Amino acid sequence: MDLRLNTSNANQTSELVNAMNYDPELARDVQEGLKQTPKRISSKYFYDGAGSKLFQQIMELPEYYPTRTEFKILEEQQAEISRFFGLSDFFHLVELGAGDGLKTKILLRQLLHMKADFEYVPVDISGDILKLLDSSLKTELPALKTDSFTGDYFKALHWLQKNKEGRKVVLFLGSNIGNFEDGGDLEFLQEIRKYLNPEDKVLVGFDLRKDPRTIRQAYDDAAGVTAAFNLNLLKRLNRELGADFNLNQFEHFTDYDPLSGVVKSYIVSKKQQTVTFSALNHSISFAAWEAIHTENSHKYTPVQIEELGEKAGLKTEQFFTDEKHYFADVLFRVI
Ligand code: AVJ
Repeated sequence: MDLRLNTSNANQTSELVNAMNYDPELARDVQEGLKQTPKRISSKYFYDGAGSKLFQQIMELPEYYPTRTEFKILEEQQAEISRFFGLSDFFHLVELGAGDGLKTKILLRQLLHMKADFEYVPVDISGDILKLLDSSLKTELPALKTDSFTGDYFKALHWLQKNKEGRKVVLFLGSNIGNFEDGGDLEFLQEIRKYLNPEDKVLVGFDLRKDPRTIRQAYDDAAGVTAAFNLNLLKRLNRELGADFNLNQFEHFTDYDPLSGVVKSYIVSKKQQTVTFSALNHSISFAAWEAIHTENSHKYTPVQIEELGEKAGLKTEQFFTDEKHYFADVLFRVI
């Protein structure tokens, strides 16, 4: 009996079974996005179980300065940041895109220490990472009240409006604000603003403009972790939509444009090829060197940040930044 043949059959069968009960939203978005010129897939689909783990590895990379820098800002200025939240009455501390919560734990510990009356509401698109966060919070900060939500930002805001009344402090850290299409950052802040009341606060992490080489390297690390993170998207589509992307025939490419301040990431087809989605009964053709746009990462100037806030009905109260001005956590007050 040929065992190798058996194993590969078993794998194929399980992939097809997975693909049979696929997520209709993922299927629709991917089909729509790959129909467009240029082709595109939203970066929110990076974060399956494997993708979330790869992003945790990215945060440890020597080239990837944002996480380390923001961590230091929060660590060194935790007391002052906490005071700006206003600690005399109860609030929901809502975190959009909480991830593994490593940075937020600094603030959570400080707030508990200051005897703040609050409930932590982490939101993330990855249920896997939220489970990890929940269990680590239970052991590390047993006194903390929490109530987490799995889903994308828009579903979360809707849920929040129905389920979390009262004063809110919203955290949107890690420069996740930079991931939107042009103008999407403003729209998103306006959307957040709709769900808030005057005097509520929003703390947003912005990656600042700096030497373009430093920025470019952060998204094209020498160890190839970012490449694996980007290409993991194709693995996900193979598994969840029964696609047959050959990962050797696609490559990661990224570049930073200092005029627009945007890092763009792509998956490039190395040859003319057709990919079939068995779950969707659908094929997509790629020309040689055709690119799928997979991510934007905006970098900001301080002036842009204040203007963005103003247009969204948010008054800038304080910039918390590092000595090199690589990154800023900006505290806004709802007006
Ligand atoms: C999680 C959106 C903040 O844009 O810097 C890291 C994602 N992509 N390396 C970023 C990411 C490639 C990251 N954010």
